[in-house]
Amino acid sequence: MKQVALLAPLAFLALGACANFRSAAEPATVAPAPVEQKRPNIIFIMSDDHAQTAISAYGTRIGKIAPTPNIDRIARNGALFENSYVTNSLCGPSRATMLTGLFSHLHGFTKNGQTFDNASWNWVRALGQSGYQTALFGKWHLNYSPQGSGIDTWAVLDDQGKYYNPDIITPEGKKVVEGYATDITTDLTLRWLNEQRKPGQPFVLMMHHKAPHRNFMPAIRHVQKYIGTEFPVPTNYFDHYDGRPAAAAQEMTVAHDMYEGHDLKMTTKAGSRELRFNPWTDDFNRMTEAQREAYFGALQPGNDAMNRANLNEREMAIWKYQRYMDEYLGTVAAVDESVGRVLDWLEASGEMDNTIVVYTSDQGFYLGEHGWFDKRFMYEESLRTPFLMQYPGHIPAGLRVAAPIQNIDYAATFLDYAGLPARKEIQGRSLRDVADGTPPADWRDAIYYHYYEYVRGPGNHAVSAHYGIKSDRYKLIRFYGHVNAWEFYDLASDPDEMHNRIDDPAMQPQIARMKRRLTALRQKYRDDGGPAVTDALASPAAIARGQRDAESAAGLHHH
Ligand code: SGN
Ligand code: CA
Repeated sequence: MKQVALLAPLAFLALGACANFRSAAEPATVAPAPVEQKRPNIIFIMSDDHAQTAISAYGTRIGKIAPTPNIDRIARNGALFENSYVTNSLCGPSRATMLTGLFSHLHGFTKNGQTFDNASWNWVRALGQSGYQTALFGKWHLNYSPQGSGIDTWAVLDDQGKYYNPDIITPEGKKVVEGYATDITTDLTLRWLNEQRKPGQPFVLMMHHKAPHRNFMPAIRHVQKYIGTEFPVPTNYFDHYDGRPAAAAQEMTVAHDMYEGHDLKMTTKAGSRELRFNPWTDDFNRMTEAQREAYFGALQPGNDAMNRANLNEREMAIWKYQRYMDEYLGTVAAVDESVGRVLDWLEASGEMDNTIVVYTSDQGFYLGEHGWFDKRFMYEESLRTPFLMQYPGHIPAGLRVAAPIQNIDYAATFLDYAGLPARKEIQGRSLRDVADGTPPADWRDAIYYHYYEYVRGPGNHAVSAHYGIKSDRYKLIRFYGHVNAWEFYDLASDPDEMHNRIDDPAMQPQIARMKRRLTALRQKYRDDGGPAVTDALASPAAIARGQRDAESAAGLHHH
Protein backbone atom coordinates (compact mmCIF):
# COMPACT_ATOMS: atom_id res chain seq x y z
CA MET A 1 0.00 0.00 0.00
CA LYS A 2 2.63 2.42 1.11
CA GLN A 3 4.97 1.84 -1.84
CA VAL A 4 2.19 2.36 -4.37
CA ALA A 5 1.25 5.74 -3.01
CA LEU A 6 4.85 6.85 -2.59
CA LEU A 7 5.38 6.19 -6.27
CA ALA A 8 2.34 8.22 -7.20
CA PRO A 9 4.13 11.50 -7.98
CA LEU A 10 6.56 9.56 -10.13
CA ALA A 11 3.85 7.96 -12.23
CA PHE A 12 3.93 10.81 -14.69
CA LEU A 13 7.69 10.49 -15.18
CA ALA A 14 7.40 6.73 -15.50
CA LEU A 15 4.91 7.07 -18.34
CA GLY A 16 7.25 9.42 -20.15
CA ALA A 17 10.07 6.93 -19.81
CA CYS A 18 7.91 4.11 -21.14
CA ALA A 19 7.29 6.08 -24.30
CA ASN A 20 10.94 5.58 -25.24
CA PHE A 21 10.39 1.84 -25.33
CA ARG A 22 7.28 1.96 -27.47
CA SER A 23 7.52 -0.64 -30.20
CA ALA A 24 7.54 0.65 -33.76
CA ALA A 25 4.29 -1.21 -34.51
CA GLU A 26 2.41 0.76 -31.90
CA PRO A 27 0.72 3.87 -33.28
CA ALA A 28 2.16 7.01 -31.74
CA THR A 29 -1.32 8.30 -30.89
CA VAL A 30 -2.19 5.45 -28.53
CA ALA A 31 -3.61 6.69 -25.25
CA PRO A 32 -1.27 6.15 -22.30
CA ALA A 33 -2.17 3.21 -20.07
CA PRO A 34 -4.26 4.37 -17.13
CA VAL A 35 -2.04 5.47 -14.28
CA GLU A 36 -2.14 2.73 -11.65
CA GLN A 37 -2.21 5.02 -8.67
CA LYS A 38 -3.45 8.57 -8.94
CA ARG A 39 -2.79 11.11 -6.20
CA PRO A 40 -5.89 11.00 -4.03
CA ASN A 41 -8.43 13.77 -3.71
CA ILE A 42 -8.95 14.98 -0.16
CA ILE A 43 -12.30 16.08 1.20
CA PHE A 44 -11.78 17.51 4.66
CA ILE A 45 -15.09 17.97 6.49
CA MET A 46 -14.98 19.82 9.77
CA SER A 47 -17.75 20.94 12.02
CA ASP A 48 -17.45 23.30 14.96
CA ASP A 49 -17.82 22.07 18.55
CA HIS A 50 -19.06 18.58 17.60
CA ALA A 51 -18.45 16.24 20.54
CA GLN A 52 -17.43 12.63 19.96
CA THR A 53 -20.22 11.79 22.36
CA ALA A 54 -22.75 13.03 19.77
CA ILE A 55 -21.60 10.65 17.00
CA SER A 56 -23.21 7.23 16.95
CA ALA A 57 -20.17 5.49 15.42
CA TYR A 58 -18.40 6.28 18.70
CA GLY A 59 -20.90 4.06 20.48
CA THR A 60 -22.10 6.74 22.89
CA ARG A 61 -25.22 7.12 25.02
CA ILE A 62 -26.40 10.09 22.93
CA GLY A 63 -25.54 8.38 19.66
CA LYS A 64 -28.12 5.72 20.42
CA ILE A 65 -30.87 8.30 20.72
CA ALA A 66 -29.66 10.76 18.09
CA PRO A 67 -27.75 8.71 15.52
CA THR A 68 -25.52 10.17 12.80
CA PRO A 69 -25.96 7.57 10.03
CA ASN A 70 -23.96 9.43 7.39
CA ILE A 71 -20.95 10.24 9.52
CA ASP A 72 -21.07 6.60 10.54
CA ARG A 73 -20.72 5.62 6.86
CA ILE A 74 -17.16 6.98 7.00
CA ALA A 75 -16.45 4.67 9.94
CA ARG A 76 -17.85 1.72 8.00
CA ASN A 77 -15.91 2.61 4.84
CA GLY A 78 -12.69 3.35 6.71
CA ALA A 79 -11.26 4.07 10.14
CA LEU A 80 -12.63 5.55 13.34
CA PHE A 81 -9.95 6.99 15.62
CA GLU A 82 -10.96 6.13 19.15
CA ASN A 83 -8.36 8.34 20.78
CA SER A 84 -8.34 11.57 18.81
CA TYR A 85 -7.37 14.74 20.67
CA VAL A 86 -6.81 18.44 20.13
CA THR A 87 -3.79 20.42 21.37
CA ASN A 88 -5.77 23.47 22.58
CA SER A 89 -9.54 23.15 22.79
CA LEU A 90 -10.57 26.38 21.11
CA CYS A 91 -11.59 27.30 17.57
CA GLY A 92 -8.87 29.58 16.18
CA PRO A 93 -5.88 27.83 17.78
CA SER A 94 -7.21 24.47 16.67
CA ARG A 95 -7.76 25.50 13.05
CA ALA A 96 -4.29 27.04 12.87
CA THR A 97 -2.84 23.79 14.24
CA MET A 98 -4.66 21.70 11.66
CA LEU A 99 -3.31 23.84 8.84
CA THR A 100 0.29 24.09 10.05
CA GLY A 101 0.97 20.93 12.07
CA LEU A 102 2.23 23.09 14.93
CA PHE A 103 1.23 23.58 18.56
CA SER A 104 -0.33 26.97 19.36
CA HIS A 105 2.85 28.57 20.71
CA LEU A 106 4.68 27.95 17.42
CA HIS A 107 1.98 29.05 14.97
CA GLY A 108 1.32 31.92 17.35
CA PHE A 109 -2.48 31.72 17.52
CA THR A 110 -2.92 30.81 21.19
CA LYS A 111 -6.28 32.49 21.95
CA ASN A 112 -9.38 33.44 19.99
CA GLY A 113 -9.45 37.06 18.92
CA GLN A 114 -5.88 36.88 17.61
CA THR A 115 -5.17 36.95 13.90
CA PHE A 116 -3.64 34.11 11.97
CA ASP A 117 -1.03 35.07 9.40
CA ASN A 118 -2.48 33.62 6.20
CA ALA A 119 1.00 33.75 4.67
CA SER A 120 2.16 31.03 7.11
CA TRP A 121 2.95 27.67 5.59
CA ASN A 122 -0.12 25.43 5.41
CA TRP A 123 -0.61 21.98 3.90
CA VAL A 124 -3.45 23.04 1.57
CA ARG A 125 -1.21 25.56 -0.19
CA ALA A 126 1.60 22.98 -0.33
CA LEU A 127 -0.67 20.51 -2.11
CA GLY A 128 -1.89 23.31 -4.38
CA GLN A 129 1.67 24.13 -5.38
CA SER A 130 2.25 20.48 -6.22
CA GLY A 131 -0.67 20.38 -8.65
CA TYR A 132 -3.83 20.05 -6.56
CA GLN A 133 -6.88 22.21 -7.12
CA THR A 134 -7.92 23.66 -3.74
CA ALA A 135 -11.17 25.08 -2.34
CA LEU A 136 -12.70 25.94 1.02
CA PHE A 137 -16.32 26.62 1.95
CA GLY A 138 -17.80 27.56 5.33
CA LYS A 139 -16.17 28.74 8.53
CA TRP A 140 -12.64 30.11 8.48
CA HIS A 141 -12.52 32.17 11.71
CA LEU A 142 -8.75 32.70 11.63
CA ASN A 143 -9.14 36.24 10.41
CA TYR A 144 -11.44 38.04 7.97
CA SER A 145 -10.96 35.65 5.04
CA PRO A 146 -8.51 33.08 3.62
CA GLN A 147 -7.07 35.72 1.25
CA GLY A 148 -3.36 34.99 0.99
CA SER A 149 -3.60 31.44 2.34
CA GLY A 150 -2.95 29.95 -1.08
CA ILE A 151 -6.40 28.35 -1.34
CA ASP A 152 -7.63 28.77 -4.95
CA THR A 153 -11.37 29.16 -4.40
CA TRP A 154 -13.17 30.07 -1.23
CA ALA A 155 -16.40 31.43 0.19
CA VAL A 156 -16.52 31.77 3.96
CA LEU A 157 -18.88 32.67 6.76
CA ASP A 158 -18.22 36.02 8.39
CA ASP A 159 -16.45 35.47 11.74
CA GLN A 160 -18.35 32.84 13.81
CA GLY A 161 -21.03 32.66 11.13
CA LYS A 162 -24.79 32.94 11.50
CA TYR A 163 -27.16 29.99 11.20
CA TYR A 164 -29.82 31.82 9.19
CA ASN A 165 -29.20 34.02 6.16
CA PRO A 166 -25.49 34.32 6.93
CA ASP A 167 -23.06 36.87 5.55
CA ILE A 168 -20.76 35.10 3.10
CA ILE A 169 -17.37 36.57 2.23
CA THR A 170 -15.81 35.87 -1.16
CA PRO A 171 -12.95 37.65 -2.98
CA GLU A 172 -15.69 39.88 -4.48
CA GLY A 173 -16.91 41.07 -1.09
CA LYS A 174 -19.51 40.25 1.53
CA LYS A 175 -23.19 39.54 1.01
CA VAL A 176 -26.13 37.95 2.78
CA VAL A 177 -27.12 34.58 1.37
CA GLU A 178 -30.63 33.52 2.25
CA GLY A 179 -30.94 30.04 3.70
CA TYR A 180 -29.50 27.85 6.43
CA ALA A 181 -25.71 27.94 6.94
CA THR A 182 -25.12 24.19 6.88
CA ASP A 183 -27.12 23.81 3.67
CA ILE A 184 -25.48 26.83 2.04
CA THR A 185 -22.01 25.48 2.86
CA THR A 186 -22.97 22.09 1.43
CA ASP A 187 -24.51 23.62 -1.71
CA LEU A 188 -21.34 25.65 -2.35
CA THR A 189 -19.29 22.48 -1.90
CA LEU A 190 -21.39 20.43 -4.32
CA ARG A 191 -21.57 23.22 -6.84
CA TRP A 192 -17.78 23.41 -6.84
CA LEU A 193 -17.55 19.64 -7.31
CA ASN A 194 -20.00 19.71 -10.20
CA GLU A 195 -18.99 22.92 -11.91
CA GLN A 196 -15.50 24.06 -10.97
CA ARG A 197 -13.56 20.89 -10.31
CA LYS A 198 -11.23 20.03 -13.15
CA PRO A 199 -11.65 16.32 -13.78
CA GLY A 200 -8.30 14.58 -14.00
CA GLN A 201 -6.68 16.97 -11.51
CA PRO A 202 -6.57 15.94 -7.84
CA PHE A 203 -8.24 18.32 -5.40
CA VAL A 204 -8.37 19.36 -1.77
CA LEU A 205 -11.84 20.44 -0.74
CA MET A 206 -12.52 21.76 2.76
CA MET A 207 -16.12 21.92 3.96
CA HIS A 208 -16.20 23.69 7.34
CA HIS A 209 -19.56 23.90 9.05
CA LYS A 210 -20.56 26.43 11.70
CA ALA A 211 -22.83 23.90 13.38
CA PRO A 212 -23.24 22.74 16.09
CA HIS A 213 -21.61 25.86 17.57
CA ARG A 214 -23.49 28.18 19.93
CA ASN A 215 -26.27 29.48 19.58
CA PHE A 216 -27.45 26.03 18.47
CA MET A 217 -30.11 26.78 15.85
CA PRO A 218 -31.37 23.78 13.88
CA ALA A 219 -32.74 24.05 10.35
CA ILE A 220 -36.52 24.56 10.22
CA ARG A 221 -36.94 20.92 9.14
CA HIS A 222 -35.11 19.79 12.30
CA VAL A 223 -36.46 22.14 14.98
CA GLN A 224 -39.02 19.55 16.04
CA LYS A 225 -36.77 16.53 15.58
CA TYR A 226 -35.89 15.89 19.24
CA ILE A 227 -38.71 17.72 21.00
CA GLY A 228 -40.24 15.18 23.37
CA THR A 229 -37.18 12.91 23.29
CA GLU A 230 -35.83 12.49 26.79
CA PHE A 231 -32.04 12.54 26.94
CA PRO A 232 -30.43 10.85 29.94
CA VAL A 233 -28.91 13.48 32.19
CA PRO A 234 -25.16 12.89 32.70
CA THR A 235 -24.40 11.38 36.10
CA ASN A 236 -22.14 14.34 36.95
CA TYR A 237 -24.52 17.05 35.72
CA PHE A 238 -24.81 18.41 39.27
CA ASP A 239 -21.05 18.41 39.89
CA HIS A 240 -19.83 20.44 42.90
CA TYR A 241 -16.20 20.54 41.68
CA ASP A 242 -14.74 19.43 45.01
CA GLY A 243 -10.95 19.41 44.88
CA ARG A 244 -10.94 21.12 41.46
CA PRO A 245 -10.65 24.91 41.94
CA ALA A 246 -10.36 25.75 38.21
CA ALA A 247 -13.48 23.73 37.46
CA ALA A 248 -15.25 25.53 40.30
CA ALA A 249 -14.24 28.97 38.93
CA GLN A 250 -15.58 28.49 35.38
CA GLU A 251 -18.63 30.25 33.96
CA MET A 252 -20.00 27.66 31.56
CA THR A 253 -22.85 25.81 33.20
CA VAL A 254 -25.99 25.02 31.25
CA ALA A 255 -28.06 25.94 34.29
CA HIS A 256 -26.61 29.41 35.00
CA ASP A 257 -24.35 30.64 32.21
CA MET A 258 -26.16 29.75 29.02
CA TYR A 259 -28.17 32.69 27.73
CA GLU A 260 -31.79 31.79 28.38
CA GLY A 261 -33.06 33.64 25.33
CA HIS A 262 -30.20 33.61 22.86
CA ASP A 263 -29.05 30.02 23.41
CA LEU A 264 -32.05 28.25 24.91
CA LYS A 265 -34.78 30.33 23.21
CA MET A 266 -36.76 30.50 26.44
CA THR A 267 -39.61 33.00 26.57
CA THR A 268 -40.58 35.29 29.44
CA LYS A 269 -44.12 34.00 29.98
CA ALA A 270 -46.69 31.57 28.64
CA GLY A 271 -48.34 32.80 25.46
CA SER A 272 -45.54 35.25 24.72
CA ARG A 273 -42.80 35.15 22.11
CA GLU A 274 -40.65 37.60 24.01
CA LEU A 275 -37.28 36.05 24.67
CA ARG A 276 -35.42 35.99 27.95
CA PHE A 277 -31.77 37.21 28.02
CA ASN A 278 -30.73 37.73 24.40
CA PRO A 279 -27.54 39.81 24.20
CA TRP A 280 -26.93 39.33 20.45
CA THR A 281 -30.22 40.14 18.71
CA ASP A 282 -28.84 39.85 15.17
CA ASP A 283 -29.13 36.06 15.05
CA PHE A 284 -32.95 36.23 15.19
CA ASN A 285 -33.50 39.66 13.64
CA ARG A 286 -31.87 38.56 10.41
CA MET A 287 -34.33 35.69 9.92
CA THR A 288 -37.21 36.19 7.51
CA GLU A 289 -40.68 36.47 8.99
CA ALA A 290 -41.50 32.97 7.71
CA GLN A 291 -38.33 31.47 9.22
CA ARG A 292 -39.00 33.11 12.58
CA GLU A 293 -42.61 31.96 12.58
CA ALA A 294 -41.71 28.36 11.80
CA TYR A 295 -38.79 28.29 14.22
CA PHE A 296 -40.32 29.92 17.27
CA GLY A 297 -43.71 28.42 16.54
CA ALA A 298 -42.20 24.97 16.93
CA LEU A 299 -40.69 25.90 20.29
CA GLN A 300 -43.75 27.66 21.66
CA PRO A 301 -45.59 24.68 23.22
CA GLY A 302 -42.46 23.67 25.14
CA ASN A 303 -41.80 27.24 26.23
CA ASP A 304 -45.39 27.75 27.35
CA ALA A 305 -45.40 24.51 29.33
CA MET A 306 -42.11 25.45 30.99
CA ASN A 307 -43.40 28.90 31.93
CA ARG A 308 -46.57 27.44 33.42
CA ALA A 309 -44.83 24.67 35.32
CA ASN A 310 -43.18 26.78 37.99
CA LEU A 311 -40.09 24.57 38.03
CA ASN A 312 -37.78 24.47 41.01
CA GLU A 313 -34.06 25.05 40.50
CA ARG A 314 -33.17 21.42 39.92
CA GLU A 315 -36.11 20.83 37.57
CA MET A 316 -35.20 23.96 35.64
CA ALA A 317 -31.59 22.80 35.26
CA ILE A 318 -32.86 19.54 33.80
CA TRP A 319 -35.37 21.31 31.55
CA LYS A 320 -32.52 23.43 30.18
CA TYR A 321 -30.41 20.36 29.57
CA GLN A 322 -33.23 18.79 27.54
CA ARG A 323 -33.73 21.96 25.51
CA TYR A 324 -29.96 22.21 24.97
CA MET A 325 -29.86 18.65 23.60
CA ASP A 326 -32.92 19.23 21.35
CA GLU A 327 -31.21 22.20 19.77
CA TYR A 328 -27.59 21.04 19.66
CA LEU A 329 -28.48 17.65 18.20
CA GLY A 330 -30.99 19.31 15.88
CA THR A 331 -28.09 21.22 14.30
CA VAL A 332 -26.06 18.01 14.05
CA ALA A 333 -28.87 16.45 11.97
CA ALA A 334 -28.17 18.88 9.10
CA VAL A 335 -24.41 18.31 9.38
CA ASP A 336 -25.02 14.58 9.06
CA GLU A 337 -27.20 15.12 5.99
CA SER A 338 -24.45 17.27 4.52
CA VAL A 339 -21.91 14.46 4.95
CA GLY A 340 -24.40 12.12 3.28
CA ARG A 341 -24.78 14.43 0.28
CA VAL A 342 -21.01 14.59 -0.21
CA LEU A 343 -20.61 10.81 0.11
CA ASP A 344 -23.49 10.29 -2.33
CA TRP A 345 -21.77 12.60 -4.79
CA LEU A 346 -18.56 10.57 -4.48
CA GLU A 347 -20.43 7.34 -5.13
CA ALA A 348 -22.29 8.72 -8.11
CA SER A 349 -19.25 10.39 -9.66
CA GLY A 350 -17.00 7.35 -9.42
CA GLU A 351 -14.44 9.36 -7.39
CA MET A 352 -15.06 7.43 -4.15
CA ASP A 353 -12.12 5.04 -4.48
CA ASN A 354 -9.69 7.80 -5.20
CA THR A 355 -10.76 10.17 -2.46
CA ILE A 356 -9.75 10.48 1.16
CA VAL A 357 -12.66 11.73 3.25
CA VAL A 358 -12.07 13.04 6.76
CA TYR A 359 -14.71 14.05 9.28
CA THR A 360 -13.54 15.98 12.32
CA SER A 361 -14.34 19.00 14.49
CA ASP A 362 -12.21 21.87 15.77
CA GLN A 363 -12.62 20.34 19.24
CA GLY A 364 -15.03 18.44 21.43
CA PHE A 365 -17.74 19.89 23.64
CA TYR A 366 -19.52 19.27 26.94
CA LEU A 367 -23.04 17.96 26.59
CA GLY A 368 -23.93 18.46 30.23
CA GLU A 369 -20.95 16.58 31.72
CA HIS A 370 -19.87 18.50 34.87
CA GLY A 371 -23.00 20.60 34.25
CA TRP A 372 -21.35 22.29 31.25
CA PHE A 373 -21.55 23.37 27.66
CA ASP A 374 -18.47 24.78 25.82
CA LYS A 375 -14.96 23.30 25.82
CA ARG A 376 -11.46 24.65 26.78
CA PHE A 377 -10.72 22.28 29.68
CA MET A 378 -8.36 19.34 29.27
CA TYR A 379 -11.06 17.02 30.60
CA GLU A 380 -12.07 14.26 28.21
CA GLU A 381 -15.20 15.60 26.51
CA SER A 382 -13.50 18.70 25.10
CA LEU A 383 -9.99 17.26 24.77
CA ARG A 384 -11.37 14.60 22.45
CA THR A 385 -12.44 15.46 18.93
CA PRO A 386 -14.05 13.18 16.36
CA PHE A 387 -11.75 11.85 13.65
CA LEU A 388 -12.93 9.44 10.98
CA MET A 389 -11.12 8.83 7.70
CA GLN A 390 -11.87 6.68 4.68
CA TYR A 391 -9.71 5.86 1.67
CA PRO A 392 -11.05 2.70 0.08
CA GLY A 393 -8.38 0.14 -0.72
CA HIS A 394 -5.86 1.90 1.53
CA ILE A 395 -7.57 2.17 4.88
CA PRO A 396 -9.25 -1.08 5.95
CA ALA A 397 -13.04 -0.75 6.17
CA GLY A 398 -14.37 -0.74 9.71
CA LEU A 399 -10.96 -0.25 11.35
CA ARG A 400 -10.97 1.07 14.93
CA VAL A 401 -7.69 2.86 15.66
CA ALA A 402 -6.61 2.93 19.31
CA ALA A 403 -3.34 4.83 18.83
CA PRO A 404 -3.56 8.38 20.24
CA ILE A 405 -3.62 11.02 17.53
CA GLN A 406 -3.73 14.83 17.66
CA ASN A 407 -4.60 17.62 15.27
CA ILE A 408 -0.86 18.31 14.78
CA ASP A 409 -0.88 15.08 12.72
CA TYR A 410 -3.20 16.15 9.90
CA ALA A 411 -0.75 18.27 7.89
CA ALA A 412 1.86 15.49 7.90
CA THR A 413 -0.79 12.97 6.89
CA PHE A 414 -1.96 14.84 3.81
CA LEU A 415 1.57 15.61 2.63
CA ASP A 416 2.27 11.89 2.92
CA TYR A 417 -0.84 10.73 1.04
CA ALA A 418 -0.17 13.31 -1.68
CA GLY A 419 3.33 11.91 -2.11
CA LEU A 420 5.06 15.10 -0.95
CA PRO A 421 8.20 15.10 1.20
CA ALA A 422 7.72 15.35 4.95
CA ARG A 423 8.22 18.83 6.40
CA LYS A 424 10.63 18.78 9.31
CA GLU A 425 9.04 21.72 11.16
CA ILE A 426 5.77 19.82 11.59
CA GLN A 427 5.32 18.60 15.17
CA GLY A 428 2.88 15.80 14.33
CA ARG A 429 3.31 12.56 12.41
CA SER A 430 1.62 11.10 9.37
CA LEU A 431 -1.32 8.90 10.29
CA ARG A 432 -0.78 6.68 7.30
CA ASP A 433 0.72 3.68 9.11
CA VAL A 434 -1.73 4.09 11.94
CA ALA A 435 -4.60 4.12 9.43
CA ASP A 436 -3.25 0.96 7.78
CA GLY A 437 -3.86 -0.81 11.08
CA THR A 438 -0.12 -1.16 11.71
CA PRO A 439 0.96 1.64 14.08
CA PRO A 440 4.75 2.01 14.22
CA ALA A 441 6.37 0.66 17.39
CA ASP A 442 7.54 4.15 18.33
CA TRP A 443 4.12 5.82 18.02
CA ARG A 444 3.48 8.31 20.86
CA ASP A 445 2.11 6.89 24.10
CA ALA A 446 1.07 10.21 25.62
CA ILE A 447 -0.29 13.49 24.38
CA TYR A 448 0.46 17.10 25.34
CA TYR A 449 -2.08 19.89 25.70
CA HIS A 450 -1.90 23.64 26.35
CA TYR A 451 -4.83 26.06 26.71
CA TYR A 452 -4.16 29.80 27.11
CA GLU A 453 -7.31 31.93 26.99
CA TYR A 454 -8.59 33.20 30.31
CA VAL A 455 -11.48 35.63 29.90
CA ARG A 456 -14.24 36.07 32.46
CA GLY A 457 -17.95 36.17 31.75
CA PRO A 458 -20.58 33.74 30.48
CA GLY A 459 -19.67 34.56 26.88
CA ASN A 460 -16.11 33.44 27.51
CA HIS A 461 -16.31 31.04 30.42
CA ALA A 462 -13.40 31.99 32.72
CA VAL A 463 -11.33 28.86 32.22
CA SER A 464 -7.86 29.29 33.68
CA ALA A 465 -4.86 28.64 31.45
CA HIS A 466 -3.43 25.15 31.81
CA TYR A 467 -1.24 22.54 30.26
CA GLY A 468 -0.92 18.83 30.83
CA ILE A 469 -0.22 15.31 29.70
CA LYS A 470 -2.47 12.33 29.14
CA SER A 471 -1.17 8.78 28.94
CA ASP A 472 -3.40 5.77 28.32
CA ARG A 473 -4.36 5.70 32.00
CA TYR A 474 -3.36 8.91 33.76
CA LYS A 475 -3.86 12.60 33.27
CA LEU A 476 -1.82 15.35 34.92
CA ILE A 477 -2.92 18.97 34.53
CA ARG A 478 -1.28 22.13 35.73
CA PHE A 479 -3.49 25.24 35.94
CA TYR A 480 -1.66 28.55 36.10
CA GLY A 481 -2.32 32.26 35.68
CA HIS A 482 -5.69 32.69 37.33
CA VAL A 483 -6.21 29.49 39.31
CA ASN A 484 -2.90 27.98 40.29
CA ALA A 485 -3.17 24.24 40.94
CA TRP A 486 -2.25 20.74 39.86
CA GLU A 487 -4.72 17.94 39.13
CA PHE A 488 -4.17 14.23 38.65
CA TYR A 489 -6.69 11.63 37.46
CA ASP A 490 -6.66 7.87 37.24
CA LEU A 491 -8.96 7.43 34.24
CA ALA A 492 -9.20 3.68 34.77
CA SER A 493 -11.06 4.10 38.07
CA ASP A 494 -12.41 7.62 37.46
CA PRO A 495 -13.29 8.10 33.77
CA ASP A 496 -15.51 11.10 34.56
CA GLU A 497 -12.63 12.97 36.26
CA MET A 498 -14.40 13.70 39.50
CA HIS A 499 -11.57 12.84 41.91
CA ASN A 500 -8.42 14.91 41.83
CA ARG A 501 -5.80 12.57 43.33
CA ILE A 502 -2.94 15.07 43.36
CA ASP A 503 -2.60 14.83 47.15
CA ASP A 504 -3.32 11.12 47.40
CA PRO A 505 -0.22 9.49 48.96
CA ALA A 506 -0.86 6.27 47.03
CA MET A 507 -0.52 8.15 43.74
CA GLN A 508 2.75 9.99 44.41
CA PRO A 509 5.00 7.60 42.42
CA GLN A 510 2.72 7.83 39.36
CA ILE A 511 2.49 11.62 39.75
CA ALA A 512 6.26 12.00 39.92
CA ARG A 513 6.62 9.85 36.81
CA MET A 514 3.98 11.83 34.91
CA LYS A 515 5.66 15.11 35.89
CA ARG A 516 8.92 13.85 34.38
CA ARG A 517 7.11 12.80 31.21
CA LEU A 518 5.35 16.16 31.05
CA THR A 519 8.67 17.99 31.30
CA ALA A 520 10.06 15.81 28.51
CA LEU A 521 7.06 16.49 26.27
CA ARG A 522 7.30 20.23 26.90
CA GLN A 523 10.92 20.08 25.80
CA LYS A 524 10.14 17.92 22.80
CA TYR A 525 7.45 20.32 21.58
CA ARG A 526 9.54 23.38 22.52
CA ASP A 527 6.90 24.71 24.90
CA ASP A 528 9.17 24.94 27.91
CA GLY A 529 9.45 28.74 27.98
CA GLY A 530 7.10 31.28 29.52
CA PRO A 531 5.63 31.63 32.98
CA ALA A 532 4.89 27.98 33.54
CA VAL A 533 8.30 26.46 32.88
CA THR A 534 9.04 24.64 36.06
CA ASP A 535 7.17 22.13 38.14
CA ALA A 536 6.99 24.75 40.88
CA LEU A 537 3.79 26.76 41.04
CA ALA A 538 3.77 30.08 39.19
CA SER A 539 5.23 33.10 40.92
CA PRO A 540 2.83 35.81 42.16
CA ALA A 541 4.23 38.06 39.40
CA ALA A 542 3.34 35.49 36.73
CA ILE A 543 -0.16 35.12 38.15
CA ALA A 544 -0.63 38.90 38.10
CA ARG A 545 0.57 38.95 34.50
CA GLY A 546 -1.95 36.24 33.59
CA GLN A 547 -4.74 38.25 35.16
CA ARG A 548 -3.74 41.45 33.38
CA ASP A 549 -3.67 39.53 30.12
CA ALA A 550 -7.11 38.19 30.80
CA GLU A 551 -8.55 41.57 31.67
CA SER A 552 -7.20 43.29 28.58
CA ALA A 553 -8.48 40.40 26.45
CA ALA A 554 -11.91 40.74 28.07
CA GLY A 555 -12.07 44.32 26.86
CA LEU A 556 -11.47 43.25 23.28
CA HIS A 557 -13.21 39.97 23.18
CA HIS A 558 -16.61 39.01 22.13
CA HIS A 559 -16.71 36.70 19.15
C1 SGN B 1 -18.01 32.99 21.62
C2 SGN B 1 -19.04 32.32 22.52
C3 SGN B 1 -18.37 31.38 23.49
C4 SGN B 1 -17.43 30.43 22.76
C5 SGN B 1 -16.45 31.24 21.94
C6 SGN B 1 -15.42 30.43 21.21
N1 SGN B 1 -19.75 33.32 23.31
O1 SGN B 1 -17.22 33.89 22.36
O2 SGN B 1 -19.36 30.65 24.16
O3 SGN B 1 -16.72 29.64 23.67
O4 SGN B 1 -17.18 32.02 21.01
O5 SGN B 1 -15.99 29.47 20.36
S1 SGN B 1 -20.99 34.15 22.67
O6 SGN B 1 -21.52 34.99 23.76
O7 SGN B 1 -20.46 34.98 21.59
O8 SGN B 1 -21.98 33.21 22.18
S2 SGN B 1 -15.07 28.92 19.22
O9 SGN B 1 -15.68 27.72 18.68
O10 SGN B 1 -14.97 29.98 18.21
O11 SGN B 1 -13.77 28.65 19.82
CA1 CA C 1 -15.20 25.44 18.01
